[in-house]
Amino acid sequence: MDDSIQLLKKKLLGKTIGHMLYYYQEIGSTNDEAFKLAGAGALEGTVIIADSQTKGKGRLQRIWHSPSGANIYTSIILRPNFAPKLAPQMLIMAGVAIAEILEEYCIGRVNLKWPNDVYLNGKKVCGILSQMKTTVNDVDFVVLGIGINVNISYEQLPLDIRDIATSLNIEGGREFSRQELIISLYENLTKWYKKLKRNGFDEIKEKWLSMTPMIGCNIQVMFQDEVIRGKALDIDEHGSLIIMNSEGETIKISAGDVSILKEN
Ligand code: BT5
Repeated sequence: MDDSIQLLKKKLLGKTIGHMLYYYQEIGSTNDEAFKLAGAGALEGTVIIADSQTKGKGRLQRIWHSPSGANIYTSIILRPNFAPKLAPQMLIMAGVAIAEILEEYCIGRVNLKWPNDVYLNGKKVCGILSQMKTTVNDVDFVVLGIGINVNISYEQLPLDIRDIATSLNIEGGREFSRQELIISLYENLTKWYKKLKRNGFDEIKEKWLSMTPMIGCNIQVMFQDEVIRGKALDIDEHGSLIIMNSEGETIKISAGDVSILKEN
C-alpha cells in the first residue's frame, strides 16, 4: 500500500472523509493517534491509516490482531453536532456503511451483530471501535476505528481466532485491493453520515435491522461479570439493544457482547 499512498491522497482530495490523510507503516493504534490529533483540533474527516498496528485494540482492552501487508486499519475523526447520548448511533451507522460495501463484493452472506461486528459467512471480518470526547451537552469529536480483514490468509490468523474470524480473501478466494476498498468505505460512510445528520436515525436503523439475524432470537449478553438472557426485540433511537427477559420485562442494553443461543 505504501507506494500507492500518494495516489490515494490524490483521489481523496476534497472529500468529506479522507481529505486529510495521515499514513503510518506501523503505529501503536490508529485510534490513539486519531484521538490525539482530534484533541489538537484536527478537522472533521481527517483519517489515519496504518499498514500494521503494534497495539491494535478492541473494546475493553481486547487486542485487535493487526499484521502488516494484508488488512485495513483506519480511524476517522468526525465532529457530529449532537448530544452525547446519540453518539452510539455512529457505531450502528458505521456497521451499516461497511456491511453495504462488503455486500457489493458478492462473496458471501454479510451480517451485522450488535453493537460493532460485521460478519462474512458467519465469521467476523470487521470490528469497529468508536471512542469519543464529550462535554456535558455536546460531542466534541468521535473517532471511528475500523479494522477489516482483507487479504490475510487462514494460516496467518492467530490460533485463538481461526474459528471465529475470516477475511475477504479467505471467503472470496482471491486478493482484494485495499485502496479501492478504502475509497468506497470512506464514500459510503460519508453517504450514511450525511443521512444521519440530515434525516435522523430511522433509515439507518431499518437498514441495520434488515442486516442482522439477531432480532427475534434468544440471545445472551455478557457485560463484565453480568450475563443477561432474553429475546432480542429491537434497537432504540440511541442504538441500544432492546431485549425481553423470561419474566416478560423489557431491558435496554447499551454495552456488552452478544451471542445467539443455539436453542433458537
Ligand atoms: C472490536 O472489538 O471488534 C473493535 C476492533 C476495532 C479495530 C480497529 S483497527 C483500527 C482502529 N485502531 C485500533 O486500535 N482499533 C480500531 P471487540 O468487539 O472487543 O472484539 C475484539 C475481539 O475480536 C478479540 O478479543 C478477538 O476475539 C477478535 N479479534 C481480534 N483480532 C481480530 C481480527 N483481526 N479479526 C477478527 N477478529 C479479531
